[in-house]
Amino acid sequence: FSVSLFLSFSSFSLSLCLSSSLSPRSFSLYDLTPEEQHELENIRRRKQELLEDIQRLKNEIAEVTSEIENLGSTEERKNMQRNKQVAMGRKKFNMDPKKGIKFLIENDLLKHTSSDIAQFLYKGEGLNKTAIGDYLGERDEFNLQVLHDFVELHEFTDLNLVQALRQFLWSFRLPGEAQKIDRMMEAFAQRYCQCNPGVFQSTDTCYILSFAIIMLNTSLHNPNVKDKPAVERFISMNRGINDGGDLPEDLLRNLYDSIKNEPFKIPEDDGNDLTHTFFNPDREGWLLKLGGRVKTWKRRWFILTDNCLYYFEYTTDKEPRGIIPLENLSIREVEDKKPNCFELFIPENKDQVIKACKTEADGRVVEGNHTFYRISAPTTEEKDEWMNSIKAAISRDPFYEMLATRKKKVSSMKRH
Ligand code: 4IP
Repeated sequence: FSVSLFLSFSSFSLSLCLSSSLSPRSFSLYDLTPEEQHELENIRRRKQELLEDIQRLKNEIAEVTSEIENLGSTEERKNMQRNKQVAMGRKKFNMDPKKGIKFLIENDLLKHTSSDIAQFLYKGEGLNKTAIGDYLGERDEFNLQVLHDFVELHEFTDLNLVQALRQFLWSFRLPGEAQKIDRMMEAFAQRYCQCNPGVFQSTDTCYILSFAIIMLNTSLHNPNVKDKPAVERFISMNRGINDGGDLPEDLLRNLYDSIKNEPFKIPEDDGNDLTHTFFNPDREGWLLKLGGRVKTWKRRWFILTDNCLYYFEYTTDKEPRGIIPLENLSIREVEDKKPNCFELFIPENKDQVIKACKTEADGRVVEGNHTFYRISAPTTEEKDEWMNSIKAAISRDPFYEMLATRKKKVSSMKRH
């Protein structure tokens, strides 16, 4: 079309040149020979034909241009319509993730495949990270597959665990429910181990260490936690988690430094963050404890961890003198001659002996004799802090139970 147009224009301009040079104003017709007059007639006819050609082409161009314009605006209109619907889908998703996804699928804006939905969530454009977390945490098979595909989109190769966690925890907001957290962190640990084979003995090790890091983040950066753990404590807390063996100290030191230097950046769109979900109740310090049958006060080094209170004669002792599982116990403040007292007791059962164990002087481990454990703290502040930490540990957090089960599993690996 354009070639023919060009040719037509060229011949037209040529003929114009000719016709103007032979115009009657400059030449009288009578000056021309009959052949020349004939030739002039031809040129004039040709000129007329060309002018008609040009008009026809102009009409064609106008037609095509208007078609193109119409085409453009239909396409534009369609696009605008589509964008509007996507925006609406996002809004719906942020209010109710399942409904939002359903809307997008029904309007052909999203394919009903786990990988397409995972991509959409991973890109996360205009999506609320809490809503993404809620959708990914759902239990049905399809959502589990989306979670799997979503985690697969994360590339963790050659990242240390803290770097990988930073990336992962920024891509959505971890929901508060223990079962959901468990599934998501399990998927994370699997992906991390898949990208970095050989770093950990098992996925469980990676899972437990990930939580140790999240809790460390809370302990180091939450101003409510006064007892800031040193790197040695972090290392000792993670003893035996590599299927019964220890992880390299360098690795733990690096992770500790990384989290100490820069806290996790976590999407906080409803004011409730990981710091809250994983308030770390672990604590240690000197307290006085009243005996079971013989009511003598003994100064003991207490450690609160894994929903248990351990007490030692010396801080350096390997074996505790006693272990008190906190499950099913309650705590209250009491008045005593000793200051700052509180006690652990079984609610509504004042004569039942609390399930606990103690080491006798001859080394035998026996059951405890306490119907209550009365404890005195050195200061009022310490009493409050111990009571808060113990309360947090007692408040039957199913998540702690799940974590404790895994810890038991990996620390027993070596023995079996
Ligand atoms: C002991 O008193 C200590 O207080 C023990 O505490 C206590 O065991 C004993 O309780 C109590 O008889 P004496 O040292 O004066 O003999 P610890 O083990 O910290 O030394 P608990 O069970 O509190 O550990 P009974 O119940 O064993 O008498």
